Amino acid sequence: MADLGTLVRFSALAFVAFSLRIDATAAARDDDDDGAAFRAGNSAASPPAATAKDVRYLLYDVNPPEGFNLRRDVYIRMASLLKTLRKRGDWVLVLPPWGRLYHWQSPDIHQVRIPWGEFFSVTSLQANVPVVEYDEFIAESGGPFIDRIFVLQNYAEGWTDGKWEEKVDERPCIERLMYTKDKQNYYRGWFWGYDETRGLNVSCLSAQGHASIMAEFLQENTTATSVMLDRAETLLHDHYAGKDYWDTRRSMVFAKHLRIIGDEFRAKYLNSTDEKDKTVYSEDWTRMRVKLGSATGGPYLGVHLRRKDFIWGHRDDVPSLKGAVKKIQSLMKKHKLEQVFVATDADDEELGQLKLMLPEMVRFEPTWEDLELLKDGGVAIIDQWICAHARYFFGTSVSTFSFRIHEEREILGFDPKTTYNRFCGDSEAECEQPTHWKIVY
Ligand SMILES: Nc1nc2c(ncn2[C@@H]2O[C@H](COP(=O)(O)OP(=O)(O)OP(=O)(O)O)[C@@H](O)[C@H]2O)c(=O)[nH]1
Ligand SMILES: *[C@@H]1O[C@H](CO)[C@@H](O)[C@H](O)[C@H]1NC(C)=O
Ligand SMILES: *[C@@H]1O[C@H](CO)[C@@H](O)[C@H](O)[C@H]1NC(C)=O
Ligand SMILES: *[C@@H]1O[C@H](CO)[C@@H](O)[C@H](O)[C@H]1NC(C)=O
Repeated sequence: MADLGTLVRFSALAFVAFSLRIDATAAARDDDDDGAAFRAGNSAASPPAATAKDVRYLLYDVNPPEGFNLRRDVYIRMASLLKTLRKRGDWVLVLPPWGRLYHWQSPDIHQVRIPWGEFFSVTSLQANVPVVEYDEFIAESGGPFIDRIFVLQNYAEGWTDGKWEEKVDERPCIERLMYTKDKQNYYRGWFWGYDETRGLNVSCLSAQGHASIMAEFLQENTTATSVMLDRAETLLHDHYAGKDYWDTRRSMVFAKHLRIIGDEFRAKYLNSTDEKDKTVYSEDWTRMRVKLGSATGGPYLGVHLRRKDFIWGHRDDVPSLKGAVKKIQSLMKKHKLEQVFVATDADDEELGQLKLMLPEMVRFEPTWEDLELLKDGGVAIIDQWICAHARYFFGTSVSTFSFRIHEEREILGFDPKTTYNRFCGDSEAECEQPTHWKIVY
């Protein structure tokens, strides 16, 4: 048996207090107290005591099989749409509760109706666009009813004449509707585990184009106060990697307790602290602007090794475990790093093999109690946070999990050479490396 004693455990229980304080309602009130940016129901221009009668709510949801990190990307598209809508009205974005994600498979822990505040700093999100958690929406709008639901879909006929144009049209539903009418003529469906929520009207919209093409339709063709766009991933980015994209991305600051747990882990097991590694983080993302190359990162190699569905398809661009370990060892030598932190979704069998082949690897392994507190989503964020602080990072081909780490490192100010790297498949001698997307401030 290899020495597994080097594999570290870490208890997050000390931080229970933090997560108990995460309460988006409180966050919104704090915001109000310092008269800052936005609060739902009050546009920047209206006095704080104004009634909220003109507020309109934009809700959205994503195709159920999509993972956490693609959903983060869809949030950016919806924030762009919201900014466009706000040029002509007091719109607020309702954060779709997290839950029932395919990849969140830890048994026996309850993973539905999770508010965004458990994973992200809601006050940070609010400094970009006005957002409310779903519970607040219910409280503010007077009940769990959504006036209008549009299920987005493509055009049945595809692109006409092979020409791409941006357009939106009410059309018959192409797929079977995932909502059913009950005896009272209300629509029931999956509303993030809120069983009492009903939709008053559901119809389908064929849409192709960037997210903001929806603005005119929502302003002119419906007067509903609350409008939900289902299958929101149908819409594209207004401008991928442009200023608006990066503003929203930068506002997606991880929840404080997750960052603290990640930082404690770095300090304890990886000899990594912000001062020493030049990764000092500003709580206020609007002030976080550092030069590329200024961050050095902790003295360890950070690796994201995506497995599960990425290997089931026998993809050519994903290495075998053996191939990955070989690469990791050569990278450690090349960059003179004695430690390696591995983030992975490998199953128990592969993990066992990995531990035998790479006994020195460091992993963040939560106890059951930690997991119950942090959830699969929180553990994944901590993995990303630790990878984001490594001196050198190596990811998996076309994994959105790896892409989000790239962005985090870009925000922290790492030299792109240390970030945009990925494993090649065993049969590839060389492979195309990820694209460097520069922040537009
Ligand atoms: N803790 C942890 N979880 C991981 C890791 N890699 C993948 N996962 C889990 O698997 C899910 C799937 O990976 P994502 O990349 O987020 O999923 P996705 O949006 O479907 O994107 P793809 O990776 O492109 O499939 C993640 O959301 C995590 O729940 C990892 O290194 N650590
Ligand atoms: C939904 O709204 C449309 C447009 O306002 C209307 O024509 C239709 O009758 C409504 N359907 C239901 C079930 O209320
Ligand atoms: C709104 O509806 C009308 C009538 O169906 C349609 O002609 C118009 O194009 C729609 N506007 C938008 C922005 O989709
Ligand atoms: C941690 O890193 C510093 C240099 O940054 C080094 O002097 C020290 O020996 C390291 N500690 C351990 C335990 O490796």
